Amino acid sequence: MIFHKQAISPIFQKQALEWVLIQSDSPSAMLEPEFDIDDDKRRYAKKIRNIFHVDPLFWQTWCDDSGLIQIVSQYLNRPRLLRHAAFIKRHADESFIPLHQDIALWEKSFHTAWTFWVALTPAFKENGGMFYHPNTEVVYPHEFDLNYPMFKCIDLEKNKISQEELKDASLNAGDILVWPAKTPHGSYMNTSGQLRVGMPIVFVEETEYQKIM
Ligand SMILES: O=C(O)CCC(=O)C(=O)O
Repeated sequence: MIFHKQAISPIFQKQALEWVLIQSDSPSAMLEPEFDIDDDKRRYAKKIRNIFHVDPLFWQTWCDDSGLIQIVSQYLNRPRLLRHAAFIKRHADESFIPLHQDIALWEKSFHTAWTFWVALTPAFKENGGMFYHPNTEVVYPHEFDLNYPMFKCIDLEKNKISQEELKDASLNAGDILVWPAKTPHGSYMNTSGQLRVGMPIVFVEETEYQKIM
């Protein structure tokens, strides 16, 4: 995990946060929204996808002018956008995300992928911040856990991973957390109820994209 502290200035944080909150309050189908299983009334999305493709003009300008693209180009020669999502934790008790590796869940294994997780609010353990495991060498087996039925995850016990090996990634708004595709990571349940919004944006090398897509 690599931390870029205060990489996005407050004006660009605000622009992105407003876009994400407005869109996730009444999301269009193109954003492939996910809702909390017991949120029958409000139907606020806790995850939206395809963000760039829904509003390319806004996001191209945002990526260029906020400085994100300059950071991305420190990691990739010819970056190609693969995914652009946002995870929104508005309330207490929302959304524990179990330990997983992105490369194990994508339909194709992009070895050159880097995720740029942009904190649009503070993101600490108490409001559902990120945690990770430092071993980025192996791909662990992923399996369904009925407690977290949305996607497959890593069974800590079976893979002999102790809680103590997991590290917290505490972020302020404007920080960017960067990780390669084999990094095991997840996020805590929001126990404080303080809003937590993070925007993972994944880029791969254009050459790898052309080869395997
Ligand atoms: O933002 C989160 O809570 C989780 C993000 C995540 O797991 C991912 O981007 O793969």
